[in-house]
Amino acid sequence: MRNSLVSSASLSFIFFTTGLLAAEPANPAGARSGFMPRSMPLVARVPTPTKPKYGADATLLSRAQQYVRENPAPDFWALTPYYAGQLNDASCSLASVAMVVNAARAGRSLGADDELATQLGLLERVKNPAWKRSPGGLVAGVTLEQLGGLVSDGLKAYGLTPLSVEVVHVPDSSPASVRKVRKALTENEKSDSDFIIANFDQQVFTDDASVGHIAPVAAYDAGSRRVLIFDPDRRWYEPYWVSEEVFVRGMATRDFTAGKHRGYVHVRIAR
Ligand SMILES: [Ca+2]
Repeated sequence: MRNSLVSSASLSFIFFTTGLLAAEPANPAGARSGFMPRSMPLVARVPTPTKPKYGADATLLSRAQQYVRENPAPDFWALTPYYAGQLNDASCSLASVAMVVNAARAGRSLGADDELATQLGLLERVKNPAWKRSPGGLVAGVTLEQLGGLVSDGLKAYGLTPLSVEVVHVPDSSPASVRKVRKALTENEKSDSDFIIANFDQQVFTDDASVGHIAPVAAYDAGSRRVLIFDPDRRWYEPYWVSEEVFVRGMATRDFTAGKHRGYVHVRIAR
């Protein structure tokens, strides 16, 4: 999602500036009839404060690379070759599953006729009704429960049978929930035989619109307790880190369509 709202501070600034300019004579002495009032071009030159793309809680991977340079980061390296942008605003689940399916197949011998998993390829092979296709991608997002089924179906569609697909709702951001999520992140960071896909409120991660979103976890830095998000909304975002606390808080939000809290899918595969 993008920063689509002009802040109240910005609006105040525009109003204030316009008020100042309106106080000038509309046709000051010396100005020739038919010319635009001197104040008009000035409006276009007034700089409008813009909202930053990311909030205070997101740190770009491009500015914080040390962890993935100095640690094995198996999921990061498994997912990176397949980091994909979602087809449209509703297709974050589709792009996330495509990334994980490809990462899960990495290292396997593929034949000349074996396609990589693409979003359109998944839509052709997976008949799960949770993915409602539109000409440009999907019609609507999916719930966390549906995501679990879609991950399983997506892997099977490309010849992989997951060992397990765990759907975990995060009911709150209590210390107990943080400990549980930390344990899963720590386990997940050990190898590329498992992956976590998070379902969260975008506003909590990037101070953008409050809307449900889905993205794979690319790494967990236990030292700084940060989580690397491969956000598929690539029209607007590049990969970013959020703190473990923000990660939990973003998932511990209510999905009113599902009537449940968001959370994550932890999928395990055989290597
Ligand atoms: Ca893993």
